[in-house]
Amino acid sequence: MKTIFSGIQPSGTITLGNYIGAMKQFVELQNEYQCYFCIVDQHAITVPQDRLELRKNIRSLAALYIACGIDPEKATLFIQSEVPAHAQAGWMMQCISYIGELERMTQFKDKSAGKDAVSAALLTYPPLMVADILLYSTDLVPVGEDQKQHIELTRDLAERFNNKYNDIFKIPEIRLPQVGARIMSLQEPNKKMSKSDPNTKATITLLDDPKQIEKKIKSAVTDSEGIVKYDKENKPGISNLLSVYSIFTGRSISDIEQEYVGKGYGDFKGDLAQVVIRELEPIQKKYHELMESSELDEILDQGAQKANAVANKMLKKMENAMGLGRKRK
Ligand code: ATP
Ligand code: LTN
Repeated sequence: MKTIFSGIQPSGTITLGNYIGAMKQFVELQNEYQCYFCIVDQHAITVPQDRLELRKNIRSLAALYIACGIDPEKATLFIQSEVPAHAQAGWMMQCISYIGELERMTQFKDKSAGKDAVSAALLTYPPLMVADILLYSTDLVPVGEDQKQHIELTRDLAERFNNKYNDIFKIPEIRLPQVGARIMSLQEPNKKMSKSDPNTKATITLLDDPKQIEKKIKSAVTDSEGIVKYDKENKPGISNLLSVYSIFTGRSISDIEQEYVGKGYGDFKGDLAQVVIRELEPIQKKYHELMESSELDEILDQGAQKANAVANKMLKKMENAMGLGRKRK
């Protein structure tokens, strides 16, 4: 069985972008692959976080993974900081990374733009992600489009390590969703939807209630033409909404366009809100049940145990290859 690894940051409540770009893929893939899904809390602290809020988000993300359909019997769900090998292997990966290649990462450029004080870890974030992936001899990494450059770096560093030290790493491949690899902000449809966007009108989170969902979709930025038509270049706002509609109903974009010929954005947005509410309703119900049970801690304990066993084996191989510590059997 081939192996999958992916991670989501507990930097806020996950959005429709994370759900469509990442979570929905995870749920489909868990039946065919050995899966490791990680709550990457050490990645989240590369930007400032409130400690109580972070703790809340970690637990909430764990519950959302399961509420969205991740089955802990099939997949290993765990918290990054509970598997110390990630940080240890991340350090080794930093040692074989070049500052120049890290400075070229678009996520670093985006997140550091206009800030006076940027943490060193924002720059060295990708080698930690590389370690996350390589520790599990991962074949496939399901992510949204924004992570493409990081996966390319993972492949480069794996090859660099294999050539320089010892051939221990598998070279992983990226897996993008066929549709919805990049869901856009509702307020700035040329920018990706991000869970840490301070403008709450720009995102729909998985825990928004029906009223909030209606309000946010109604106020989503579109254009003045008033024609429901997919045209990503000239009509990015309505095209983004059409994508969400199509993904959640399984209907083709042209079929939906047909239905709204002669109708305005108001009708379309009202119906889309209902589609989104219907999709999220069962997830939210399951989420609230889980948050009140002790099941979640048991799942995370077991996940950490399984992940530690696998990651520590690879960590030993890495230390031996680089000559760290003492020789042990
Ligand atoms: P942050 O705003 O804190 O950077 P984020 O919303 O970008 O968070 P991540 O935790 O960095 O989310 O990403 C989790 C997964 O969701 C990744 O696989 C990422 O590619 C995917 N993803 C994030 N945003 C989108 C989006 N707008 N459309 C599709 N996929 C997305
Ligand atoms: N960098 C990713 C989150 C992430 C990840 C990973 C994704 C951390 N480690 C390993 C896939 C595999 C992000 O910002 N979306």
